[in-house]
Amino acid sequence: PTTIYLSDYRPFGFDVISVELTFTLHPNRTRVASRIAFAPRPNGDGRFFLHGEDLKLISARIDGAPAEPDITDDGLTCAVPDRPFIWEAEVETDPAGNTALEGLYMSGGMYCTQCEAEGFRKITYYPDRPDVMSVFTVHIHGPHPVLLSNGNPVNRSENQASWHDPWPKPAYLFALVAGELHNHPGSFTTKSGREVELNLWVRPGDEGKCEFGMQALKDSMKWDEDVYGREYDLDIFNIVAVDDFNMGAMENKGLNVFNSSAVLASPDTSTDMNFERIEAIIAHEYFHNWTGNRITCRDWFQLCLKEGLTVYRDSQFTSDMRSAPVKRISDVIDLRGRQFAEDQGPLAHPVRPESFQEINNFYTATVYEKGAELIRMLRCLVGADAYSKAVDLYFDRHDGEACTIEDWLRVFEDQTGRNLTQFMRWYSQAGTPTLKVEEEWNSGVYTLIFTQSLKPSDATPDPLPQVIPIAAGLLAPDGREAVPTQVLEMTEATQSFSFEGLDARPVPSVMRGFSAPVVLESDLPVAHRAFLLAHDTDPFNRWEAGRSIARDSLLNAIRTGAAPDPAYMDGMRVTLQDDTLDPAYRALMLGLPGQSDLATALHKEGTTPDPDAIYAATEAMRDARAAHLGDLAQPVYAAHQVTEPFSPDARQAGHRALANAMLALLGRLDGGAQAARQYAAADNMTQKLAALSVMLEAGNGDDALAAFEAEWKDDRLVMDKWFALQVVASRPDQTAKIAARLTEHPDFNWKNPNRFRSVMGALAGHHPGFHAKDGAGYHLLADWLIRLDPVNPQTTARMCSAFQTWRRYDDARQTLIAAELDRILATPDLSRDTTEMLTRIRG
Ligand code: HT7
Ligand code: ZN
Repeated sequence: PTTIYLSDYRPFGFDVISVELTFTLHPNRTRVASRIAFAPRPNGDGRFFLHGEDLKLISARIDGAPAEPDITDDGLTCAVPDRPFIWEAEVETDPAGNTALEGLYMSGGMYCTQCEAEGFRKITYYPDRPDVMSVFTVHIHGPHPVLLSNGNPVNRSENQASWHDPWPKPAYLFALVAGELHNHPGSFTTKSGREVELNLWVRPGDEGKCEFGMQALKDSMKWDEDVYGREYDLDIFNIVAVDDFNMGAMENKGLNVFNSSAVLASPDTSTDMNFERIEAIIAHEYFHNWTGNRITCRDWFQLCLKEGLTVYRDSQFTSDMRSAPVKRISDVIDLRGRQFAEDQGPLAHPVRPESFQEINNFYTATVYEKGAELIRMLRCLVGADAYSKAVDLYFDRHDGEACTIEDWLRVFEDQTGRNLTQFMRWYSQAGTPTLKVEEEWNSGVYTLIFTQSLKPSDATPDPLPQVIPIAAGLLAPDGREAVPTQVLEMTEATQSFSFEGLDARPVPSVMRGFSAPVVLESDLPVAHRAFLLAHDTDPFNRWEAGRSIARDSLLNAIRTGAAPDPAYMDGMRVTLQDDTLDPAYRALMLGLPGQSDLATALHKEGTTPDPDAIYAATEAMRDARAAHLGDLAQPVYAAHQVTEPFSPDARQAGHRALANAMLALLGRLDGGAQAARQYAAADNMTQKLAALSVMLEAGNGDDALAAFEAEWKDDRLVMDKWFALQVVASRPDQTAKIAARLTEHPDFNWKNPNRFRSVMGALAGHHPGFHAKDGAGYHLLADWLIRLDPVNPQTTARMCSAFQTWRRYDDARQTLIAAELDRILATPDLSRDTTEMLTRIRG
């Protein structure tokens, strides 16, 4: 496979003045006629190369005369005139045979497209690169009641529709949808008075699951106007729900396509977490209209330009719509679980990578989530006001352009006068920096001494110090805030910050709000953390204090078999009873570090993690906690029952989260009896699923599981939960067996990515089950990756990351995993996607 390098970037030699596409739909023989106006660029090299894959070329003409292109595996070249000309081609594609779900494909009888990153080349011959932007007109012929494309509708008659998108866009934002769909309509008036028609298109039967998504869209449109001053720019905005989709959703201009799991919701079928995720994804895709579509990426190395910024924007939106501390804590849990693990292993790469073989493999936690952290740090460094002005400048300066990270940072430099050369290292260096903190107290002067380090890696062999914004405050011994939060700007490898005029030695609270994506190492006394758990005014650090006490207690138990730390138990008791704290926040406080995160921590300190020992310690901690807090569980459970009609808002969701945390405690004491009562009485999926999960773990869930299946067998999204839950709630010695049994279920439609992930993703995420000593988990996943690869390389390759941490385990497990990796790699005709992932992982 060819490796593509950022340093090889060259602009395309032609401007694309306009694009006209005519689709004549047919399941196996769709015809696509293109009429494209090209003009040579003044300094272009004259080489006319159009991408194209899996296409049958029917005809090609230049200015009406037959052309004779040279066809290759990945496109065509052709001799063209040295002046503006019209390229016309007709190709044939096979949407029904397209199981990879990239390009034009079929899902449940409807036609749809997925073009990011490089899917448009499977639709027609075209310069399929994000820096080629043009205006598209699309005509669709087909006997379908709904025929959609980007932009505004210009013409509709029986079996035909035409669309015109006035905004120049790269081909990856092209979309087409056709089929028999039901509409859930809405409308929005923009701040300048434009009336926008909103439509949410769904498969017949899903009409009752649209209202929440429609409201989320309106909230997003309003928020982007209020907070970023960004207004919608077409007369219509369409969203379509599709069952077969490789990722969450896609921001095609004016025609967003969503995985149905990321848009359809109703109280009886969706959990509170589903609602929150759906709201965030709808916002994310909508926000791309400005950060991604109006201003796009010059090349795919700049992916974080649109994704990091848009993830950051959607996190701001969720913070405003719900609870800011809860959102921040959830994001950090996610970042540590996914991105830190990526950074620690063979898939580590900079937020802006410098090479790739298959771009689809770089839609990663590093590009998205760490990319968002960089924007957050930038805002922290320059301040909210300067951030706002710099972003306005970005929109003014670059609207309609395809940009780079350098362009993005330049607007901040121009706006603030800062030099961001050192900040750029966050984009170019791979890995998570470690930040060590020490303290000194000397005659009334308190000093914090920080040391940063970044482990050299293949991706970054000679790391240099980065700029780290350290939000820090100091607490007086009585718990008052002695020094309020200030941002210490660290630029050196080691740097000290002193505070004078203090009456007594303070307790430091550093990295408030998790102000930088680093691993904080602290030699500060353990008593500090209990103090912060009780007193910190920063909600993130208060949670962090509890979390780190829990983590250290678990790590001690794993290393030495020590009993759970009483300081943790006491802290949780106080937290649980503190009614001044948001219930959602208290529920988060009760969460324990994930078992995979514990393995990461052990590995970092040089210990080989034993998944069985980690599991045993976690279970012991849960039992001890249930025993210690058992007397509070029933009253707190009762106090947080919601009596008013169901609403998915943050307030009600918080009460349910805390009550369900209590239900889990009770499940360890009463064998799942309370959970059975909740299951029988619940009128919403959040309570049903939580109850079922507790019952399965307690061993009294079999009947409920069967009843659940009987009730929901026709609902695809609910059945995904049914499949996943059985794996998630399994005992480690049963996990692979249960997953294997589920793959034999008649509804295990493995070609559907959601269903595949519901079983295989759950298996890979079950730390002790996946890493069971006998290797059954590894073997089962490998079998299914081999089977899925020829059908859907993208989803296969993404799931390979389950193996990314393999080198941290013991020799026996490594031998088992290596054998599975080699077995997959030896599969004939393995896709480029999977080959790249496994080659990097295998090392
Ligand atoms: N920008 C979208 C990414 C995406 C995607 C990428 C590769 C293959 C399939 C895909 N589907 C969607 C989604 C987003 O980040 O908003
Ligand atoms: Zn995105």
